[in-house]
Amino acid sequence: MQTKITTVQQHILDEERLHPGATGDFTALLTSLTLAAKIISREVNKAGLVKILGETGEINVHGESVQKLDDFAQQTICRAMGHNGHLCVMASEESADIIPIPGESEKGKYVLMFDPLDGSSNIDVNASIGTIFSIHRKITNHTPEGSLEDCLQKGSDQIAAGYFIYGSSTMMVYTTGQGVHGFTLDPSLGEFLLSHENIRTPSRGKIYSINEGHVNSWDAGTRRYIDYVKEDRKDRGHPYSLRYIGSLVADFHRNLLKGGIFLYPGPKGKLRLLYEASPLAMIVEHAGGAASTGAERILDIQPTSLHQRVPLILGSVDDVMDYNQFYNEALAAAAD
Ligand code: AFP
Repeated sequence: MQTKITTVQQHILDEERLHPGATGDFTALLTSLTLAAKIISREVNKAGLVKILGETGEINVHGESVQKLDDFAQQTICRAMGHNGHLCVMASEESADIIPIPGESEKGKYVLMFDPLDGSSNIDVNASIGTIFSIHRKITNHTPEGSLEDCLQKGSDQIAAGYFIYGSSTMMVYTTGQGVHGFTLDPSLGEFLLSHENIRTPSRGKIYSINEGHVNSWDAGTRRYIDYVKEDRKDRGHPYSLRYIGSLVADFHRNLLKGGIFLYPGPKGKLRLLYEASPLAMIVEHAGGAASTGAERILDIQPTSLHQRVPLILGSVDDVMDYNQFYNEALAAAAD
């Protein structure tokens, strides 16, 4: 039970104060992001009324055009973040190219990467969806505007990462490298309040999360690992339980709190390095877990393009290490 009430703004400010010379820019940046998330959360909560208020792409009963929720989320983040003077460039899973900061707006020292509405195919069935974000410092210095180079940074260079989950309640989970903290939105106050301080993920879980329908495209290591966690071996805590929503933020959030392993294996993977894998890898590592492709640590991958996909295995550290061992043994056996 929390002994004091802390808003997310207060928490971010307290963390920023730990850095001598901090200007408050970073606090303002994250505060703008929470505003965008509150607006998105409000629209997501109305999604069930779509049959009453109008389908997307239509004119609703009020004569307004109804936007697709992922377009709405993208535009809301751009409008909330593009003019506050803290960013030099953005990039989103929904945009083919980098998103420049509008010409008239002041340029700042941070880079924002985001997935505006992850798991959006779950909206129709009222399952949890989310917004994922990742923040880097600008590394180029020839112009005030940021460039592609500023966006293509390794996950290990992120200065903050987090997500908003729109579920039975709306939550924000974030890290700046000093623990992972969760805040729950009190809709009556419009404030995110600290509800999960210093989240630590169990070192081993009892849950595996994978789309088993893709079994025929898995590599040998993944197949053996999944057979292993399903073995009836009570002495090892097996079999694990399968839990898979198909909404990354929802699957990740459950496994972060309860322990377990999420897998979207290769050969190429589906999930994006910059908007999904790197931010969640930073969070899980700072909560005591691990994230890999099987062959390498996610945070060590140097991105080569904005929409690069990677295999993604993340969760409890002992489970991810077991997977890596199965993956690498199968590779070595195939090479013999
Ligand atoms: P959508 O945004 O199209 O719903 O995709 C969701 C997602 O990117 C991620 O949130 C899920 O973990 C993953 O795809 C599910 O993919 P499969 O449907 O192939 O299992």
